[in-house]
Amino acid sequence: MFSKNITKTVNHFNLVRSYATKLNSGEIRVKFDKKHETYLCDGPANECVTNKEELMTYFTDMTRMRRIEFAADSLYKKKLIRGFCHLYNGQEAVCTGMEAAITKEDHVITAYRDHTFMLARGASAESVLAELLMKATGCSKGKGGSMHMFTRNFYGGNGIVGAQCPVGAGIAFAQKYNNTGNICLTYYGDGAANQGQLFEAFNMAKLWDLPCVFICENNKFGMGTSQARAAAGTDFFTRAHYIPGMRVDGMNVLAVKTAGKWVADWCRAGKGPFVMEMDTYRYVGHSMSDPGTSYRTREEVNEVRNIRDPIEYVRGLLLEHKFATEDELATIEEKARAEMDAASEFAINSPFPEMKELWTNVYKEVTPIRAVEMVNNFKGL
Ligand SMILES: Cc1ncc(C[n+]2csc(CCOP(=O)(O)OP(=O)(O)O)c2C)c(N)n1
Ligand SMILES: [Mg+2]
Repeated sequence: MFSKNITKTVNHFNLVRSYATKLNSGEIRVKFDKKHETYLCDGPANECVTNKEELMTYFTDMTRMRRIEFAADSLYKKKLIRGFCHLYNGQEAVCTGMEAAITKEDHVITAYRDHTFMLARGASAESVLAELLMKATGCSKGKGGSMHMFTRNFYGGNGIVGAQCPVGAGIAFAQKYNNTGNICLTYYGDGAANQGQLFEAFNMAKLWDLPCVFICENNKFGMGTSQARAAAGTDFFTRAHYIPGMRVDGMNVLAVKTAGKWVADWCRAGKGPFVMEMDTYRYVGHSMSDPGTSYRTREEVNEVRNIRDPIEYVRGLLLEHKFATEDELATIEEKARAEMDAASEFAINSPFPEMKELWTNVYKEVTPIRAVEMVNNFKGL
């Protein structure tokens, strides 16, 4: 059904952007060519040791993410998905590398570009695609859609730019209050980085030394506006003034994982919040209604695809070090494609919510709820 090939024409060896050496153990030591830039801290080394198993996991996870977005794209074009739909193509290394740096007991919240985060957190492709089609079998029972997806220790899916940032600080507060030892990853975009509420969240997070990792996914645009036209200062990792920060190559899953682990340890040790800026790029338009070519050139998009693609980078390492053959990787891609085809069929064949569902989860009187109660309500999921 979705037969698009993942940029097979790319020369992988252009993409081996890191210098890697084989160790006696059979593992490889990878040096990152783009170094982390730090603010008010030292940061980790610009290298890591990795192995076949880890690289195969990243290749599989990121391929599934790319494929679920291909599926969403196709279902949208068939008018089976309505309304807003924002895809994550190009940014997969951020969500994959950070997930590898935390545990499933940690917490994650993001904006509306949230489909792949569901997969990273362990939700099924069926629950994501059914939600996109507004079906009762979706993760939010068909009532949330693209921008409002939830699963265990994942709090969406938020459509108001920046609104998830104070909530993320609240979730981190709940961790400290309940003494769980867990942390909260709070994602936002370069566009959201100019929102006032983010600075209020920074202030309280630092005041109370909350275990919150603020992660600015700098994909260079907020809708059709480039970062430089929207932000007076584009060093987003330094924008919290009194909170340490780090800029990371967000197209290199190994760099993200290495930095993420270091930052997660920082927060777990009680040193307070941290700001990460992920240097990344979105290949597609802002949402399905934006072709994404009026404010940037096709050449710019193609150059990033050809030189920095996160999946092709891992493919290059796997092939270069003979951890996998082209055929083995093609099999993984084929499996991901088949998984998304089956999940699409499941979503198409699922029922819409019953009429009575119009009257559930609707509140006449709104009771203010603190993040502590919200987190506690989510337990048992
Ligand atoms: C408070 C608010 N203002 C404006 C919008 C419209 N809007 C939706 S997405 C967006 C751009 C945000 O860009 P960024 O934070 O960089 O995230 P990205 O889409 O690049 O992931 C805007 C202005 C909104 N949803 N909420
Ligand atoms: Mg952006």
